[in-house]
Amino acid sequence: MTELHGALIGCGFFAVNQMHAWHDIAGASIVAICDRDPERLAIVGDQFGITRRYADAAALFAGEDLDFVDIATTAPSHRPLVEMAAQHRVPAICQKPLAPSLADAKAMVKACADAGVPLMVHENFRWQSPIQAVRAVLDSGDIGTPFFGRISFRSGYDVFSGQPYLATGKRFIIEDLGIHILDIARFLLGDVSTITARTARINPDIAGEDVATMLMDHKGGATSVVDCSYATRLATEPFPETLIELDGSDGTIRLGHGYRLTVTGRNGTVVSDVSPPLLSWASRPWHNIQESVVTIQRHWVDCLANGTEPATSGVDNLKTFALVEAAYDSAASRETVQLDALLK
Ligand code: NAD
Ligand code: 89V
Repeated sequence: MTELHGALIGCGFFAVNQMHAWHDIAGASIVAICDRDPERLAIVGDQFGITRRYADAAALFAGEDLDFVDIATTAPSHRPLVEMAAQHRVPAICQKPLAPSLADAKAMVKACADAGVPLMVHENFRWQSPIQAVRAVLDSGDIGTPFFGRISFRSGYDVFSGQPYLATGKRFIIEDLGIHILDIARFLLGDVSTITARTARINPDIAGEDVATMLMDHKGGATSVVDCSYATRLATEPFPETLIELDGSDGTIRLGHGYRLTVTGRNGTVVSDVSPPLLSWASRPWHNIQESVVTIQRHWVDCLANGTEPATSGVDNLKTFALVEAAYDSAASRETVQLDALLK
């Protein structure tokens, strides 16, 4: 296999995981990095031995011959950077949330489609091994046709110390975390026709909402509840576990605390431990997320090699992003929002 040469733009908090993952993946390597903050550029460049360093993305695209670019900046810069990649005909991975608004996200997807370059959103939560284990049970048919789901992420973890910008935006939990949980709901139960949402801000020291409860109709007939909170103090802190309940015509799936998977199906009840592996460079409790970074980046390399569409392509992710926008609309209006109208 020829090795793909990529560049990383944005050397911040989360990008370090992406660099570790690239180091672990055969078939791709990061040959250049870019950050407008010289300190971050030096820290990540020195840690991973990358000597080709750029303070400006335009200079990176001009100076390098790239097979792909991995954009790990925060949302306000995503559109200009993805459009720059499209102009230079360079396939792009972009971190979630794809953009600050659905209109920007649609423009980015169009720019890549018009240029004929692949675009994958780094929507990694569905790639976590416990979530993949739930999907595998559904695919086995053991619980029949799912008619109800609850996908839940409730925590009191201090996310603001690592990511201080999360405390400052008018939008918080749905845009940052809920986007992952809504994507898992789509991954397990299919696309959505309507959403009704309620939000609350419990922590007085942040600008956005830290609690969201969403009720969705899936086109296949299932109903789901997606509930997220960073204001929930529990005896055992579950961050960053997503808990899942699925009821089907022939049985049930429960993904509980401690990555405990209970399946009650045609063959009785089976309990298993679906804990993610602790990679050599990972640390608890983030190891679940860190493992999924390797898996999604490996998927990207496979897709580029085989010419296939990434599971979380820009086109696919517009349907998750539309759920974010629709949830905010619904919480503001207290009305149910139809998804198809937003996706036109
Ligand atoms: P961060 O602020 O720590 O890092 C962003 C970096 O990008 C900074 O070093 C900044 O200087 C640089 N940057 C910003 N604009 C730039 C530009 N135009 N050109 C060059 N460099 C630029 O942010 P973070 O916490 O690492 O988050 C980055 C992204 O990753 C966000 O979109 C966030 O939502 C996402 N994220 C995803 C996960 C996940 O599991 N998928 C987890 C955490 C964060
Ligand atoms: O995945 C994320 O986007 C992170 C966190 C898990 C902390 O919400 O910001």
